Amino acid sequence: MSNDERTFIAIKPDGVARGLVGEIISRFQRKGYTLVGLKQVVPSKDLAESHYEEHKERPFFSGLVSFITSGPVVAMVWEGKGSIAMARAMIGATNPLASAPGTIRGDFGVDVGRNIIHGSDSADSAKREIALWFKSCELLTEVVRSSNLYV
Ligand code: ABT
Ligand code: MG
Repeated sequence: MSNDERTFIAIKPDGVARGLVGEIISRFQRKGYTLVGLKQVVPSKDLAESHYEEHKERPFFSGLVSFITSGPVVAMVWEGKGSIAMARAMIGATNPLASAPGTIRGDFGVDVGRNIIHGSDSADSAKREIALWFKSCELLTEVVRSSNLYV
């Protein structure tokens, strides 16, 4: 399993508004992952529709796009061994009411339409989402590795 696996994580407008940015960044750092990209943006409608294009035929799509564009989102790329699947485990189930306590959604949310945070669901999604949200010059190319870090 490679140490430089990367995943795309976004703290959604509800997570930012509720002051959870520091808590969430801290959880990924304490797990042992490395932050290789970070920015705060209010996503355009185009960006939101592209990000969620797999759901474009679903009844909740327009509400989802309105929600994601309603305020600042903190977009991040995290790197480390098993980061894609582990971030999904740390985030919890889509519906916060079904997420186990100890997960981010399980600890901080109650509403499926405002579930605090997004994480890529596969290697293909991670690649697509990182390219959609970040220019390559906005990402660290080479992480300085210390023998004391799990990266
Ligand atoms: P994301 O990380 O946002 O992609 O969520 P997750 O992968 O856990 O779940 P999916 B199925 O991708 O949901 C995308 C967003 O759509 C919302 N949603 C989903 C609803 O509002 N109603 C539904 O019935 C379903 C299935 C939840 C997710 N985002 N928000 N906010
Ligand atoms: Mg999803």
